[in-house]
Order: sequence, then C-alpha cells, then structure tokens
Amino acid sequence: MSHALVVIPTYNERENLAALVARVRVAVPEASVLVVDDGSPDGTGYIADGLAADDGAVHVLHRTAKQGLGAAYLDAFEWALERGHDPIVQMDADGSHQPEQLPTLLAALEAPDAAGRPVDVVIGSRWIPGGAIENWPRRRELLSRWGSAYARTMLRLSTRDATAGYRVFRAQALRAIRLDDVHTRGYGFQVDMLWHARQAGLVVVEVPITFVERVRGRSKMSPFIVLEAMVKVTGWGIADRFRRTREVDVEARSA
Ligand SMILES: Nc1nc2c(ncn2[C@@H]2O[C@H](COP(=O)(O)OP(=O)(O)OP(=O)(O)O)[C@@H](O)[C@H]2O)c(=O)[nH]1
Ligand SMILES: [Mg+2]
Repeated sequence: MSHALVVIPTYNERENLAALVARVRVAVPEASVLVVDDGSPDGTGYIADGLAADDGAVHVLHRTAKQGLGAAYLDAFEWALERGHDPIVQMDADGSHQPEQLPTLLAALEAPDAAGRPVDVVIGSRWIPGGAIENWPRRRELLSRWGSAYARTMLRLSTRDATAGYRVFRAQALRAIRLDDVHTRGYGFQVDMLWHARQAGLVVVEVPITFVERVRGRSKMSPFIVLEAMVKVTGWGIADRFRRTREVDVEARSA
C-alpha cells in the first residue's frame, strides 16, 4: 500500500533535525520521512543516519555536494516515486514549517476544491487569510510578498504564496509535472514547480499556515538565489506571453 513520505532537505541543520523528525513522527505517525542531506560539513548526515538506525520509518539520501534545495528535492521525488509513496510532502528542516499543521494540509488533499475538482497539490500559505509569520524582519516579509506577487503576475499564477516551501503533492501530480524539465536549483525551484503545475493543468489549493522563522542554525538564502529566481521568472513570463500571442495568431488565421 502506498503511504505518505515527508521529504526534509538539509544543509547544516545539526541543531534542528532530530527535534523536527520527532515532531513529524508524532504529528503524522503513518508517514515515513526522507532526509536529503548534501554532505553537510556540520555532520547533519550522521545525525540523520542515527535517526534512521533507531526508526525504520526514517530514511536518508546522501548527496555528495551542496547543489541547492531544488536539486535535492528532485532526487528525493525520484526516490519517492520509485518506491510508490503517495502523497509526497516537502518541508524545511529549520522548524519554519510546523509538523503539527501537516494533518490539515493532508486533509485538504483529500477534499475537493471550491469547484468540486480533486486536488493535486496543497500549499501551506502565509499570504492568505489565516496565514501568519512569526519573527520575520519587515525586510524579509516584504521580499517574500514582493517575490510572490511578481511571480503571480508574470506567470498568471493564482497561488498567493508562490514561493512557499511547505507543500503536499499527489504522486500523480509529480508525474504530470515533467521533472526533467525543472532546472531551477535555488529558492526559485518552488516557483518553477508551480509554473510547471499550472502548465500541466493541475489543481492547486492553499491552506493557511503559521510560518515560524528559524531559531537555530543559519539561513542559506543569498542574493544569488534571489537573483536566479527573478531572472528565471522574468524569462518564463516573457516566453509565455510570446507563446500566447502566437497561439492567438494561429487561431485568428485558421478562423
Ligand atoms: N539538501 C540541501 N538542502 C538545502 C540546501 N539549501 C538549503 N537547504 C535546506 O532547505 C531548507 C530551507 O533552507 P533555509 O536556509 O531555511 O532557507 P529559507 O527558509 O529560504 O531561509 P530562512 O527563512 O532564512 O531560514 C532547510 O531545511 C535547509 O537546510 C541544499 O543545497 N541542499
Ligand atoms: Mg528557513
């Protein structure tokens, strides 16, 4: 029988991982956990191995070098699909995404959306009513809100929190998204996945979450990551507009 898998990417999360995995195991005992570590110099990978040795529901995927969150997730999705997991959850290791809210996200995958359609993807959202953030500096909030708004406008996405990292996918949704075609490695990966979801015609719903800024460890967010996301979103948006113009032209000519 297929069952849920919670994927947790880690890079130098020594102080956070064990407590987070324990919370996940309590909040959703029926789910397995996959830690994807990129050879963290602080030894997070060893901690993950220890957790896996103690609990058969915890697994570890070791990657040799830090290649970004997107690359880690793509490997993990392949791992999950090969083993028949469904649904597949993605969650940060730093405690920003609270495992206690996961049952609500999973329930939203089971219920039809407002139009009565089966749901393919659930997003834990900061920017819809009921959503909240704790301990974020104003500058960080503005960057996130602005980034989401820019992606939404450029790519005509309906998702309010387009950069959210707390998500649940049906295995079928990950198969429908051509993962070979997702190339963003940094934080823009989240937008890239939504963009592909829209192109695949998937049904995406948002559930409000309270996002808690990390208390321990360091952020991996960098100006490069923000720039990568901006350049890519702009490129996709422009390409999409050209494609639509061409489609309208072809329709007009054949009418
Ligand atoms: N495997 C892997 N995990 C990564 C990599 N970069 C970031 N992560 C993990 O991805 C998650 C999100 O990274 P964060 O540093 O928290 O980034 P963020 O949430 O955008 O930034 P903050 O809000 O400042 O924490 C964390 O669990 C990180 O450990 C990477 O290159 N490889
Ligand atoms: Mg974080």
